[in-house]
Amino acid sequence: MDHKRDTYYADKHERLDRFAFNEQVVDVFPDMIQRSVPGYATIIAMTGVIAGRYAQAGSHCYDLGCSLGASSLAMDRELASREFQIIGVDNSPAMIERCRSHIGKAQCDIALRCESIEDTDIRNASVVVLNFTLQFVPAPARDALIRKIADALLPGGVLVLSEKIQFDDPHLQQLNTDLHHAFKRANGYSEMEVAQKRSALENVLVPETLAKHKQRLHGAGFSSVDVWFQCFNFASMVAIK
Ligand code: GEK
Repeated sequence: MDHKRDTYYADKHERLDRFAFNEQVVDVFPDMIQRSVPGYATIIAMTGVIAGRYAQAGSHCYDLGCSLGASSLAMDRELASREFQIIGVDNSPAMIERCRSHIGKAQCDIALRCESIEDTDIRNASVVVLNFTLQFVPAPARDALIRKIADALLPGGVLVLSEKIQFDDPHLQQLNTDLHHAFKRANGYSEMEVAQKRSALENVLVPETLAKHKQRLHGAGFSSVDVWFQCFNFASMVAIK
């Protein structure tokens, strides 16, 4: 994969547009997400390991909000030689186009759909991955999406849900925000880049508390729900049907 450095917010933007997954973002995406999300590489690699445990022969494994296909490729590595179909879904044409080229280079059999995960058809699923994507879905639509996933999963199937999270306790909210920004500074982002990105994501990326996620997952019919990874205000959960 090409790893162009993310300098999107390095210069002062006179007018800050809402963050969008356009071609400029696609160009720097692998570098951006690695330097912005603590634990990203671990979460992606372990998504593959978790899929390896739960994927059922003859079933589908979905990567919802697949971007450039990192989770799909991690699943493909772990599921090699088994009978399954991986399906990646993303509503950004620029992402899907670049993803197709990555997957072609890796010579993997991954089906791609350019459509909203709110509308996409999900069936016969043993693994569903939502890595850092539910946070971009409008809050009122989240219950229905999680219920659709729960309904489509086979008994014993798994949902991997990774998100930026929020804290009810104001001290913890401040602490984790500060630690996340320190992580970004340590990865070479300037104060201005951190501040401009934060503004651009306002009302676009809307995080929720772990309690809210757990309540929604149980409400949708998942029997076991747990946080298997957390670093500051980023967490990954497993939910088993
Ligand atoms: C990874 N999972 O590398 N329907 C489809 N796609 C959507 C929707 C929607 N309604 N809303 C947003 N997206 C990836 C990273 S990035 C996370 C996921 C981030 C897509 C959007 O186009 C983008 O590609 C992805 O969800 C979110 O682990 O950039 O923080």
